Amino acid sequence: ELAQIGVTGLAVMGRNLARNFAHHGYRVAVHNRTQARTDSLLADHGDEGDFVGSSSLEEFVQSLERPRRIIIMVKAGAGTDAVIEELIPLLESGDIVIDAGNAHFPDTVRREKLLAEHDLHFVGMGVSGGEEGALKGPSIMPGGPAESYESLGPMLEEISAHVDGVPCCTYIGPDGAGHFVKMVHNGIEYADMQLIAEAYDLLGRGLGADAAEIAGIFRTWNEGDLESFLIEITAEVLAHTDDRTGKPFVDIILDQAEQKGTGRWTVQNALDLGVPITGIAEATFARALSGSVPQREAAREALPADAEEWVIEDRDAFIEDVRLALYASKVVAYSQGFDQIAAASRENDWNIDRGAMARIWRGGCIIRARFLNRITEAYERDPELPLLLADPYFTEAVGNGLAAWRRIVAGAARAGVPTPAFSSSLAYYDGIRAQRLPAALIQAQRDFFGAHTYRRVDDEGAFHVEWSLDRSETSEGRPAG
Ligand code: NBP
Repeated sequence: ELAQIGVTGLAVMGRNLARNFAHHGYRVAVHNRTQARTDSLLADHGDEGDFVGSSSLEEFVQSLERPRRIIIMVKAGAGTDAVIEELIPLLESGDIVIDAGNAHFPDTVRREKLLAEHDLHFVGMGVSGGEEGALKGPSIMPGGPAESYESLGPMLEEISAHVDGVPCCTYIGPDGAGHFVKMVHNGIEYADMQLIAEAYDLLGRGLGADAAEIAGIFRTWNEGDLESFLIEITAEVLAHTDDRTGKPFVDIILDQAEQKGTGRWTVQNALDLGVPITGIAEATFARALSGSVPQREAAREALPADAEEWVIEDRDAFIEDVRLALYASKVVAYSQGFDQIAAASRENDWNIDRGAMARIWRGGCIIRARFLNRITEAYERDPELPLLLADPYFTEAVGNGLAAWRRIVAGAARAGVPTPAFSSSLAYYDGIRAQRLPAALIQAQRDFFGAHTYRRVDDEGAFHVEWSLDRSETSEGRPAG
């Protein structure tokens, strides 16, 4: 009997995804470059369901019903290309190749073209939720040809996480759309984590609270609007003590955050599209700053603080201020991320439904949160909503916390507590709502030194002033054009 789905690449993610399919009653073909991984999957979990092991890629391909559905779950990059090259001559017209690794979306676009030339379908599929998600139900973001979703979609929806009976999986859009939204998901995750870290720092430095006390605050927050996986695990992490020293666990960890690159990709893409995703960018740079070891050493010695003491009279009011500032900054970060999805969708004709994105992120993935329901509702009210922040629900929610947000950002600046994500989000908020921006002056400067022309508030067209050259910055000759 032939298998209904195949998984090649049986490290933690592939092995768990294969088990997830098997748990749902599918006959699953499994393969790995190094045979030992296949053997250990069958030995450790073979009794959990219907697996078909194979010792070669040929055998694996032959063990699948047609059109074949083959999930590649190997190390992203060269590994994925190597597997695709090997698969192509073994497959037949109409077969579906699914890349479930963390591919960069331009690679997915390229691979889809290549496979289309061989009359094969290629589905770039974002999978979020780590190893536990892969096993118990991830959030799944499949792109590629819409017709391949007809045969693949129901299986994916079945193994995905479910919230209120609704699967956390939907068709995203052509070619790179699935991997693109997975990338932005990760970018938003960076922002969310940074905002939580800043809140933790503010509570610690403002209140002089220790990790256990702050854990309690996060636990309380997890019962309200902020309820989310990240807030929940933050409380757990902060309550955890180090086995070796008995100290709060968070206090024995080196304060240098690492990254694998999806945050960087998100920011790079936003720069290309011209979309201000300041929350995600500051979060990515904050990790980079934390890892700037020689610079931090030099600065620690040399740079004075000249900061004021943060006198907090009402501890509960301060905690509530931090909570409101966190929520408002979080809304900004998500609003920016959804703006980026909209811009990329327009640019690539992906036709991405932003409300559906929020819906499939409610479960299975790292940014899962109660709050995402509100985003889905906002896009249901207005599918063309130009700015999430401008949805009435969010306008009101942020408005309620505005004074608190300003107090926190101003207080942090006076006390010398770095809040890159809190404060840049507030600057974005004030920038995007401004009646008039100083960009007018920048455009005048551009016209001065580069003859870049300017547009007027009271007329159509492009204009240029013949600025006097003797005041330009280039004394040797004419200003650069
Ligand atoms: P890894 O990213 O550690 O990759 C190991 C797998 O890739 C092994 O099966 C290995 O085979 C295979 N592989 C490599 Br490396 N080069 C290969 C090649 N040239 N040809 C064939 N196979 C090759 O595995 P993972 O942590 O399970 O992640 C799998 C994918 O899922 C990655 O793209 C990852 O970014 C993505 N992802 C991971 C997580 C997570 O939480 N870990 C979450 C979401 C997405 P071998 O056994 O023969 O060496």
